[in-house]
Amino acid sequence: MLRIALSKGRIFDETLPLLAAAGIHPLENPETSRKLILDTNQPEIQLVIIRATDVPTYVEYGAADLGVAGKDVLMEHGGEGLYEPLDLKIACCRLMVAGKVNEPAPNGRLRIATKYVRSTERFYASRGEQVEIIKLYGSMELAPLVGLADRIVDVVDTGNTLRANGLEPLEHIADISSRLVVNKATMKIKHRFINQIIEQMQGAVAKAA
Ligand code: PRT
Ligand code: MG
Repeated sequence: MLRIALSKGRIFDETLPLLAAAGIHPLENPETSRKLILDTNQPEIQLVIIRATDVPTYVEYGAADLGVAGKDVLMEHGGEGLYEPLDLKIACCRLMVAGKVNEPAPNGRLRIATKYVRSTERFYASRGEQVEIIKLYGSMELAPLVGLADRIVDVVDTGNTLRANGLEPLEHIADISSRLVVNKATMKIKHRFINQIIEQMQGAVAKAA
């Protein structure tokens, strides 16, 4: 049995054509099914539907053999125990620092609200800047509006969410796309099978470019 961990929404939608190129077609749609394990046309391959931030954990522990996760999520996880053999070039966005439009930095330490604590720490540490990081789990855009933080660090795609909340991008931390991740033991044990899937997906990624 081979399990592939995916999150619902944009990652599932954009991974579907890449899986199809590897001959893998789910038999159900996770948006309408309540099932967390989806069978595919290949009896030995299942999809497991989990939160985006949980994908590296499932793959690291071998509860899933393969997974698709955003580089933002992988940078927070640390990437221990996983291989990252392929950039799928999907769900692309940018990890950015943002703040209120035309608001100068305060005197003293910046307060930054984010769910990306590790990446934020690393970014400011690399510049030797001391900041206070406030961990949030969502809706970071609210934090500067209600005085919880001076800045946020979040992923930005069109910038519409920032604009709608009177915020603007200030600094670029990293370009983000989703990656195929593979459990290290699976890579050894099922080397041929995994490599075949990687090659077929890679072909589809190259075609889409
Ligand atoms: O939503 P949930 O809390 O369940 O989990 P999640 O947000 O981690 O999952 P999901 O499916 O929303 O995102 C999965 C991955 O997609 C992320 O890890 C990123 O790598 C990638 N991705 C690409 C994005 C975006 N684009 C994106 N725009 N993830 C989130 N957003 C959000 C962003 O946080 C902000 O709230 O969309 C808003 C900004 O979008 P724009 O277009 O208004 O700039
Ligand atoms: Mg989301």
